Amino acid sequence: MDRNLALEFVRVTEAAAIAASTWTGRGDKMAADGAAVDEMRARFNGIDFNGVVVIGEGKKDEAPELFVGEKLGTGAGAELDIAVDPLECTDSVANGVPNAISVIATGAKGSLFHAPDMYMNKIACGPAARGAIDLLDTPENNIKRVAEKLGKEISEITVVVLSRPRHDNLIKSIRDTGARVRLISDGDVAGAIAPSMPESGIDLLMGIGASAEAVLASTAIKCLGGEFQAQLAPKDEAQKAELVSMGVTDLNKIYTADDLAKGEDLTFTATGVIDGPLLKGIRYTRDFCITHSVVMRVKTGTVRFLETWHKRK
Ligand code: VTB
Repeated sequence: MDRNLALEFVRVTEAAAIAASTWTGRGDKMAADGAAVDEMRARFNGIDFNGVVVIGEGKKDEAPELFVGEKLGTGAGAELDIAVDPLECTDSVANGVPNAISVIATGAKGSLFHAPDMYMNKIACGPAARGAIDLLDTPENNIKRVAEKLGKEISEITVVVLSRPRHDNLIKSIRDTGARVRLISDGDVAGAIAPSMPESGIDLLMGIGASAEAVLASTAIKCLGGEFQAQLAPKDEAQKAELVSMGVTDLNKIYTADDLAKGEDLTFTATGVIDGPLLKGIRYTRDFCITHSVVMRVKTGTVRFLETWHKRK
C-alpha cells in the first residue's frame, strides 16, 4: 500500500511543537530546542520506516540526537531521507516573538540535498510569479518582473527579509523601488514558503539564510507550485574547502527547489509553535492544547491543514 507517512509524522511535529511551546517567552532557547528534539526523536522511533537524517541538529559529535547520519524509525518499510528542524526559530520561542514551527521534510533515499551547514542566498516567489525571478539579477529587476506578472503595482509588492545587518543594503534597495519589506526576526522556512500561500500577503522572499532551511522549504514550495533559487554563500576559505571536499565542484551553482529536493516522492510536515505566515501557533484552553499543522505531499499534490485538540493531562 502507498502510505502517506507525512500523516504519521504530523504527530511527531505536534508533539515537538507542544514541548517547545512550554518554553515560550522564558528566555531559554537551548531548553526550548532540547524539549523539541527529545520529543521528536522519541516519537519518530515508533513509526514503521527506515530513515536517515540528512539535515538535522548537526554533526554526530555536536548533537546527541537527530544528528546527521542518525537512523530513525523501526527500520521496517520505506527507506527515506529525513530533514528535520525540531524547532525552527529557537530565539523566537525564547523571546515569544512570531514564526516558530516544528518541521520535517522527507524524500526517497538520495533525494534531499545533503546541505553543508552554511549560508545560502535565496529568492522565492509563488506559483503566479513563476519565471519572473532570477537570483543573480538585482532586487529592483526582480520586483519589477514579479509585479508585472502578478498584475500589481510595485507599491503593492511585499518582500519578506530576515532582519540582519547583512541585509541593510538589500532592504534599502527593496524600499527604493517602492515595495514593502516585511522583516522577520527568524524563520526563513516559513518565509520562503509564504509567497506560495495565497493569503500570506507576501510576494517574495529575498536574502541570506541557512542551507538547511533551503532544503526544508523546497519540498513545500514544490508541492505548492512556487519557485525557489538559492546559491551557497561560504563565508571563508575553510567553508569553500569543505564544499570541495563534499564534491561540490561548481561553487556558483544556482540550486532550484528541484535540485534541493529531487523527484516527487517528497513530503513536508509542520506544526506552528508561535503564529507565522504559514501556521497559527499553539493555543491553550482550560482542557485542551490546540495545534495547527500542515501536511503536504508532492506526489499527489495534496496540502492538508489540520487543527488538533489535545486533551490536557
Ligand atoms: C535563518 C533563519 C533561522 O537561522 O535561516 C537563520 O530562518 C540564518 O542564520 O530561523 P543567522 O541567524 O546567522 O542569520 C535561523 O535564525 C535559525 O536557524
